[in-house]
Amino acid sequence: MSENFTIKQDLIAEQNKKSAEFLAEDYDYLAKKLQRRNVNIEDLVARAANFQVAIPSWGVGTGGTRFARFPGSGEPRGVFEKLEDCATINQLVRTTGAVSLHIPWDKTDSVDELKNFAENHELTFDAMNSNTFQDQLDQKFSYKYGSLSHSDSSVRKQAIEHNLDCIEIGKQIGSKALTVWVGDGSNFAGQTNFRRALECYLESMREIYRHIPDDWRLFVEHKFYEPAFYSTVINDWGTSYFCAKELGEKAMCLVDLGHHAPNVNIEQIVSRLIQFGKLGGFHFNDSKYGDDDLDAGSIKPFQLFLVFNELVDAELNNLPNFDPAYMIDQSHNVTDPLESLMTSAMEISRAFVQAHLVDRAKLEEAQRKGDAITALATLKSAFTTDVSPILAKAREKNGGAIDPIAVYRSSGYRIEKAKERPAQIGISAGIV
Ligand SMILES: [Mn+2]
Repeated sequence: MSENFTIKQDLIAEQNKKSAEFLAEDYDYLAKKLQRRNVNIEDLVARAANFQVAIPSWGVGTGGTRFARFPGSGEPRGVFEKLEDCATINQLVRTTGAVSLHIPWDKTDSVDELKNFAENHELTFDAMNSNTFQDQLDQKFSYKYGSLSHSDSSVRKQAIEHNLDCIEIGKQIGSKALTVWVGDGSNFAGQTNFRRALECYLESMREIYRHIPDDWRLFVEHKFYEPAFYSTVINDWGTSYFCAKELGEKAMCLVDLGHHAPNVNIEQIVSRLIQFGKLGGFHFNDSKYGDDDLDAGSIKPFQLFLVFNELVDAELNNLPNFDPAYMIDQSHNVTDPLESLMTSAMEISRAFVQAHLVDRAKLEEAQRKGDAITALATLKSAFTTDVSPILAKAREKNGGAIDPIAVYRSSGYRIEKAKERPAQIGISAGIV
């Protein structure tokens, strides 16, 4: 493994030198501009340099749809190669030091080896993700008609055991959370009893919750459709909130931006969950019609900004129980996944920094006076500020690349990985 290709820091330094002069010009100009608004640019660089969003292990492989998957070359063939890719992303953008694993896709015989490998690559582990939405070769009961909410208690027991396995692996590698998303639901009216399915789900989750360590959190992730197309058991934030509340204080709600119907006001949902002390974390991505398969910030950057506007407002007000875990969850079907993940991580940081530019005193005054035009203008003034120089400076400060995509492309990483990792038949990436 140690002989595997890596991007040399020298290359990053050399490429950074080429961009340094233009960056300095843009940075100085932005510093002056922000000074007029009484904003210190260095504070924002420090915030951007401390911001973190986790990478999903399944995101570094090419995704697909139920129609087809078009794999790229040099795809990771196992968890260690996935970690190599995650380390490369972090080396260039420096905001993605944690990886979220998915069991059983990332199951390995030696958890110690996994832990050491991650440490050597300067990575830590974010939330564990369980999988009871597909059947594994060695499993006794099928999840075709549900898992944690199944009407048969033996199937539920099997799904519970799997989640407990995930907790055990997580404990060994230093994870502090379990994310549970189930594909349970129905495709026909009358196929399931809505109330009974939720009761069964809750009963199963109570058993899982009992095994959640005291310094862990249990994230409940909702999704309104797919793979079930008529109804899902954890269909929206209201159901998610009810379950988290029922389970106890370690249970929190996880918002996946793509898991809502089109036009739903997600920023308001975020605000509600913050207010109720139950916002646990995020799966960032973007979505045009449904699901979560587009890159974060690629279609609706203003919505991403508005979500961060709520998050930053909560952060600045030191609201209780507010410590959300940020993670990307998206499927890369037509791009090099590493390029998509780097771009997405930068877009998420961008929205975070822009939200810090909102003049909150001015916004509050406008809200009090009912001055809608000024309120929107205050938000837009932050949103339309190009904070790229701040993000670039933060990356440079942390040893990353001023232009991560340019360095990645010039390094020949993908070509080298294609040589190291000849394609295997039957490898598939998933998306939840
Ligand atoms: Mn998700």
